Amino acid sequence: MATAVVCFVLIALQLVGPCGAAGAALPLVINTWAFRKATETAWRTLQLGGSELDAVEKGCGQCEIDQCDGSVGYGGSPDESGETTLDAMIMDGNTMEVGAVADLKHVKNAIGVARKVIEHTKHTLLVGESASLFAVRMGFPYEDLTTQRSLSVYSRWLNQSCQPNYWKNVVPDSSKSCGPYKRLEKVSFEEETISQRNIHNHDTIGMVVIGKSGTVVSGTSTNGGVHKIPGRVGDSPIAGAGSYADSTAGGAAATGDGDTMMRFLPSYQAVEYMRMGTDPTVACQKVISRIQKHVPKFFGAVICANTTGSYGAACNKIPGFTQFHFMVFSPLQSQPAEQVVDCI
Ligand code: SD4
Repeated sequence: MATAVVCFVLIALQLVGPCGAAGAALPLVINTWAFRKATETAWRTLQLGGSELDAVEKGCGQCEIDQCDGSVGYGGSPDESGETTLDAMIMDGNTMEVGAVADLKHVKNAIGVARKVIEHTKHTLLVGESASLFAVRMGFPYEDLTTQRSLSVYSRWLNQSCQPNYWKNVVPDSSKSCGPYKRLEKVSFEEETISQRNIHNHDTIGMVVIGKSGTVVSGTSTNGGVHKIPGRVGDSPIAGAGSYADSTAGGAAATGDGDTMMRFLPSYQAVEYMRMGTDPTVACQKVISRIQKHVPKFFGAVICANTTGSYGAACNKIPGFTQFHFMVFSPLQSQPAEQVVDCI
């Protein structure tokens, strides 16, 4: 309500366009889903003199602490062996450096480790137990990521014959029983159903921060898809897929079914549209439409922001997911504002 009043006053003073559309003021923090504390933490980090990299690291890190929606951080999305593994990335749009970790085990602060990949290595992406060893060398604690909650999600799944799962063309029939599976000689090509990609097990944090001088930084953190096959890495730690930042154009971040979305590099594509002058909302819509043409029922959304502080978002409309909520903080507001877009 208070936000609506502020919007009304600002519109009356002709300081902003329609609220809920694209604002334009810097600095800007924008992140996927209604993860308010993450937005606040990123904003506070900037206000306290932190850099844009600090803001994205602390903002996404807040979600790792809070286990946002069970889809970020420890104790969520157990894989087929019951273990929680993490994917994260951070990208500096000034230097185009990326630090990322994937299939990270036993370390909670995945985006913190991703930042260390930028700061202390010449690599971009570290994976698995080796990434965990790197993290320990960098001073991160090695701990169990399993919780009572992740254990009970796992045992419920085992009790329902390991349904749903991500296998196909295997014996025994993966739509009816648990593994271990072997490959089926005769491969059939079936269209994937939405139900297999339950929208409630996908809520990655993706964040873009644009500093006062136009520095763009993006980042993501997730525990991936629940019941994923061990070793699976999604879109979130992949530059151009999970997020992308370029201080000469803008930043974008994606959430949703990474197995599909990472094939289209939607974050990279959205930034390139913005570089050509496309409005951020339209840039987001264009990348969603492109995926839609190939995979009409994919679950996913993208946030986009350009270097002037204009922003937007778009999502693919499927049953059960018709609107996408995201958070924004800019000098036009006194607190983080939750915004909603209708999916296309
Ligand atoms: C993944 N894209 O691992 C992530 C999950 C996600 O919103 O975004 N959830 O596929």
